[in-house]
Amino acid sequence: MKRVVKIVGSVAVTVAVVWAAAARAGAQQASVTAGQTGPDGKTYRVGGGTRDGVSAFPLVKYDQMKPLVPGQMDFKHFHTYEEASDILRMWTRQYPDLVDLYSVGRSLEGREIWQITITNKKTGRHTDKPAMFIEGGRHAGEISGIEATLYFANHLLTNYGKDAAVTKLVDTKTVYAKPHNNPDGASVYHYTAQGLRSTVRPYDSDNDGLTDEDSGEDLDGDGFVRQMRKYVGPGKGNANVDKADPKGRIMQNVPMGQGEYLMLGSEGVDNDGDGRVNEDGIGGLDLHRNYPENWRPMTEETSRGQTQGGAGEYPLSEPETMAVFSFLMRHPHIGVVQSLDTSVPMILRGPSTSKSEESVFPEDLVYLKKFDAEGIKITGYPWAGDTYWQYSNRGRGGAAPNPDAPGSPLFGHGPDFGYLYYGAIWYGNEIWDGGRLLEADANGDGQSTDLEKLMWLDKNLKDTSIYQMWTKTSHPTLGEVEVGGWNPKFWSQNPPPEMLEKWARNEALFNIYLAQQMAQVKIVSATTKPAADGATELTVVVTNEGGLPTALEIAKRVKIVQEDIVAIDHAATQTVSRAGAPSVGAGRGGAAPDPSARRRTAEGIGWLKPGETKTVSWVVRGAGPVTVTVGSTRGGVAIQTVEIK
Ligand SMILES: [Ca+2]
Ligand SMILES: [Ca+2]
Ligand SMILES: [Ca+2]
Ligand SMILES: [Ca+2]
Ligand SMILES: [Zn+2]
Repeated sequence: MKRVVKIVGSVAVTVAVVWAAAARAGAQQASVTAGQTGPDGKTYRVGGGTRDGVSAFPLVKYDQMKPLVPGQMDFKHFHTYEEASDILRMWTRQYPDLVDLYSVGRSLEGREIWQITITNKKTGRHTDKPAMFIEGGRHAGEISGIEATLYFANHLLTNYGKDAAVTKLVDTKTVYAKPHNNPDGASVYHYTAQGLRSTVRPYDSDNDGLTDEDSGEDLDGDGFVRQMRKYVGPGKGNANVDKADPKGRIMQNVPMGQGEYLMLGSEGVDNDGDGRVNEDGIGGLDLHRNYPENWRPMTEETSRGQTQGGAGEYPLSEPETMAVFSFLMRHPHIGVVQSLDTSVPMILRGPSTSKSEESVFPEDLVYLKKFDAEGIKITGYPWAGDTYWQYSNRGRGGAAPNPDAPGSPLFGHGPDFGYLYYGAIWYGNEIWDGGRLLEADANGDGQSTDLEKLMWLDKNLKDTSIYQMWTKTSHPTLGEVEVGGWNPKFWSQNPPPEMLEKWARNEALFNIYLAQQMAQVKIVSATTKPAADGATELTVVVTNEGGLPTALEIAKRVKIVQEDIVAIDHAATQTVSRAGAPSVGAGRGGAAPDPSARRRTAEGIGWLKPGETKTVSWVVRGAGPVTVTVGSTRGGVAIQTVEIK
């Protein structure tokens, strides 16, 4: 099928450009300058390597993406994929004992999906410690999550050896951090005026047989797709200028025929002539509906079943989701996950198709509710809880919505995979307040009007890109129009750079708290005393010094964890037995044992709750050192050597 391909510049002309072969050649090049800038250096090509043609959009160089000093870390700007990748590489050079960098997959356009492991390599392997996974940028436009992930990693690395709690965390635990879950989508957002939620996989969002045929246009070239109005004269429109704002920015909606202006919605052109503007932009699949737990298709045959928009052809159909899934399944020691979005703001988790009480084990819900409450305290977000009920009823009825209010299901949602399938603590927090700006609430009614916000911003922030004054521009079919209004990227969906650091830091501090809660097994003591016949009795006491059990109830149910074990590794010349049990080890006939060979005797001990201790005793015969190990799927490994006389 032939696709509609266009470039729309500041003069609003539509030009068809197809780079079929060039797209494939460019697909392997990750750099925006080398791979995705058009031949004239002024366009950004979307979808290279994945389509019969590519779309091109004017390349935008946002001030919000500029570092204060190139090469230096700051959180007063947003990081492109290229800059973030450079920072990850820099960390491996700066902190070689703490950081490993690797790719966990390739995006649709061929970008490496970079991830780092943070742990002190000198205190043990990353797989032998309790682990947390954190990522940002899954929803392309929700780029604040990228920043909160970078902030979190940067905080751990720069405070290691200075802050005792951070040092302990990096010594005893492992963090897997992936700033860019969806580098293709984020790059479109970072380098063009387009907004999107998905990757660049073409998708027919309005079901008219054409894919991605009507994206927004930045008609005046300010870098953003804002709002359009047209002056039509008194008594002909549906809006008037609100006189309360002396600068004339705010529009008041009135019944048609009572206004001077016509409000025309989103800035752009009806590219396919279907009467709607900007109705089918780049992509449309939702990586956050593509998980295998409780997945539902986008269409079904009965019209009486359940469907989920954006779900993809099948669970894990998207390489970006598969990269998360396959890494996690091969790293079952990950017990805590944070996968970041914008903008509610909310400490958000599963379940997404039922109330918490219906599908979270009561024992597990105690921990989730504790973390919810701590999250509110640390971040100041107004809401915490599950997606199905608390998210969909937030803001209704104040702090305590009507308990009989219905919930709203989301299928194939990450947190449900995280808890119900993967058996972990899984949050998908929402950063940033979406421009609600409660600090601007001048009359104390609990919300800020546009006027209150603009007055506050005029006084406190001089960033004129947050609200664009109505600006005349020409429209190919509507003639002269005006564009203006709120900034869709660095206000509505993400904070402006001036406000970014506070949000990134608060979110990171909650995630550090979560990492500190992970189960952590420990040998409290390993003591010996003489037993009968010259043998030695070895008594090992173990505990869990974390804030979570070594297995959630759900983790036991789905068998993602094995029982915790206490093991003793000893020489083949030594025998080890439990009281009343036959001895194992040497002396059972056959060839004389090799004195250098080691043997393991292991004992399952169930699982350890926080602070719980368990004791295992053995009778050991034969002198020499033995190694005691306590090992847990999600609580890590602790080892101690004991000398048997
Ligand atoms: Ca379409
Ligand atoms: Ca689309
Ligand atoms: Ca614009
Ligand atoms: Ca259209
Ligand atoms: Zn999101």
